[in-house]
Amino acid sequence: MADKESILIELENSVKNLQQEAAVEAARKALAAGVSPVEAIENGLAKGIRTVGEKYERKEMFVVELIYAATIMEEAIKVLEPELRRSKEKRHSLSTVVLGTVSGDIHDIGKNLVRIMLEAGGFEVHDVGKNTPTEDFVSKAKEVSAGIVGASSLMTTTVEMQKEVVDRLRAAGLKSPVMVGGAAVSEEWAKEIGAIYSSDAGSAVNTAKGLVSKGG
Ligand code: B1M
Repeated sequence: MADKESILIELENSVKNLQQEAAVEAARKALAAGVSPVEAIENGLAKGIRTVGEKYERKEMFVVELIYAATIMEEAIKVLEPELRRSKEKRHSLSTVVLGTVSGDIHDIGKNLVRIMLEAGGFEVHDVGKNTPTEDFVSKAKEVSAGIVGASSLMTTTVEMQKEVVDRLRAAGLKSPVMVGGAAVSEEWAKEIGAIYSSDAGSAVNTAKGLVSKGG
C-alpha cells in the first residue's frame, strides 16, 4: 500500500496537472491508507491549487484552468467529506457558526474548506454561500443565535464587506464574534474592524474553539 507522503504528492500533482480522475483516485487511496482527510486536503489538494494560483498570477494559466482546478479539488473533497463528517458524528456541536463569502466575491473553495473543517471539529455550520448579501449574514445569525459569524473574502475589493458584516451585526444588537479570513485578509485588518483573523482552515477550528471557550 502507498505511503502517506506519496499519496499527498499524488493529491497535489493531480490538482496541479488538472487530472480529475487521478485526484479522485488519490483521495480514495488516502482514505484506504488511513491518511487524515484534513491532511489530504491541507497538505495535498490545497497545495496543488495554490500552485495553479501562482501560475495564474504569472499568466502561465488562465481562468478556465483555474475553475477546472477548483472543480477537481471539490470533486476530490467530495470523496473525503463522508470521512470528515463521520468524525463529527461522534461529537455534539460545540457551537453554531454562520459562514459565507462576502457580497461581490464568488471565491468559495477556502470557505468550503473552512466549513468542512469546522464541521469535522464539532461545530454546526450554517453556510450562507458565496457573494452573500450582508443582510443574509445578519438574519441567519439572528435565526440560529450564532455563536460565531465567519466571513471569507479573497479580494482587496471585497474585504470591505467584512467590516460591513461586523457593523450590521452590532447595529442589530448581535454580539457574536466575527471570524475573518481569506487570501486578502490580515491580522491588522481584522483588528481594525473588530474581528478575529484566522489564516487557514486548520487554524479556523482552533480560533473558533478559542472563541467558544472564552464564551464567544
Ligand atoms: Co480568483 N482571484 N478571481 N478565482 N483566484 C484570486 C483571489 C486572486 C488573488 C488571483 C490573482 O489575480 N492574483 C485575485 C484577487 C486579487 C486581489 O484582489 N487581491 C483574483 C481575481 C482578480 C479573480 C477575478 C476578478 C478574475 C477575473 O475574473 N478577472 C475573479 C473574481 C470573481 C469574483 O469574486 N467576483 C476570480 C475568479 C476566480 C474563480 C471563480 C475562477 C476561482 C474561484 C473558484 C471557487 O472558489 N469556486 C478563482 C481562484 C481559484 C483563485 C485563486 C487562484 C485560488 C483561490 C483558492 O481557492 N485558493 C486565487 C489566487 C490566490 O489566492 N493566491 C484567486 C485555495 C483555497 C484553499 O485558499 O481561498 O485562500 P483560500 O482559503 C484558505 C485561507 O484563505 C483560509 O482557509 C482556507 C483553507 O486553508 N480561509 C479562511 C479562507 N476563508 C476563510 C474564512 C475564515 C478563516 C479562514 O473564517 C471565516
